[in-house]
Amino acid sequence: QSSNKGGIGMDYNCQVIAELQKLADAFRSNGDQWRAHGYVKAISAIRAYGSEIKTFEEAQSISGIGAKMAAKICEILEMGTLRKVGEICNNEKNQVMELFTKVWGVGPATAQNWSINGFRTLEDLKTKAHLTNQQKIGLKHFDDIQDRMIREEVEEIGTMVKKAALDIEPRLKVELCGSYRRGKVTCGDVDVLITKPDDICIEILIQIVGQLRETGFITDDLVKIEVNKTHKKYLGLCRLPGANQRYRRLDIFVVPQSEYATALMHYTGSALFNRSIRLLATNKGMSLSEHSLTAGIVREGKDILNDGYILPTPTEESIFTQLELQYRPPEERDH
Ligand code: DCP
Ligand code: MG
Ligand code: MN
Repeated sequence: QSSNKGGIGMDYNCQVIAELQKLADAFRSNGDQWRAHGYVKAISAIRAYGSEIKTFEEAQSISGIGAKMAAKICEILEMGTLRKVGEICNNEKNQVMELFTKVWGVGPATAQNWSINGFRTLEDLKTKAHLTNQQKIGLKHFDDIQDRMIREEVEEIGTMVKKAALDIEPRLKVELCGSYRRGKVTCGDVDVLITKPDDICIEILIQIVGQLRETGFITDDLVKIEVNKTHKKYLGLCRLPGANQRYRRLDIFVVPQSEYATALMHYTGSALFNRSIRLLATNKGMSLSEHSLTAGIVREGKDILNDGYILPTPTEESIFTQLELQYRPPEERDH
């Protein structure tokens, strides 16, 4: 049984993936998203390969792995570790950056400032740093937010949200997406997608969150309401009733029925899958977003000369079909 975020099937190349993941984490914490993404993509390619890599040639033959990455894979196979990991990851500066950027609401720039100010521990942040409200919540519930939950708890939390939503408006459709829908054994948060008939006012999210707050289920708000065209989202913390329950991250997204399939695909992820399928759409002269699939766009460099037209996408399957791709169920969308 798999251990990496609970995928299905056997894990190959665990050591290689673990070493490369250390570099990805270090680059991300230090704000080098570009390098971090390079390692994330390589890890994804190695996972997709699905058998034990034994030689340089074999590594290089994997689609998405070039000579440089293949050499790193070989070094790990031979030495059990990477020299680069020693240089980049195992120093105090990086470890502090990784710790600070794990706090919800903290990015590389803030972490760097704190590090320069001489802060080294979460206790330093609690007592000496100037914190936003989000960061205060992130620090207070640091351990709970880091913890991943099993599917049963995601379902229990989903049921609470669904009940509150349907009490307010029975025509709403409530679904769990994110890593849960991709079939992961553990989930970092609960992602709830609420689809509303197009004629219902979007204020419905404020009512649902208000209701859940009133009963004490929602305990802290991280982002009260964020508007993204026709979508609204809420990010916060919740806690199931009863003794010994942990605080859990809860995201609720409200979208109109007309954008259901593209929204479902987007909020199901993974983030890496979304990037690849969007890039693929762009390369086919189309554009895919959480709102729609568009064709007939005319670009001249950065300028868009013609906005194109929205293709009907009643189901996720219809998105794959129009992109001339074979359908991939959520369980196969990790990369
Ligand atoms: N998403 C995205 N790009 C991002 C962040 C998120 O496309 N930068 C989309 C894809 C994700 C979904 O939103 O799958 C939910 O985001 P989460 O951060 O909740 O990620 P997951 O649910 O996939 O994983 P986890 O179990 O860590 O929550
Ligand atoms: Mg999630
Ligand atoms: Mn989420």
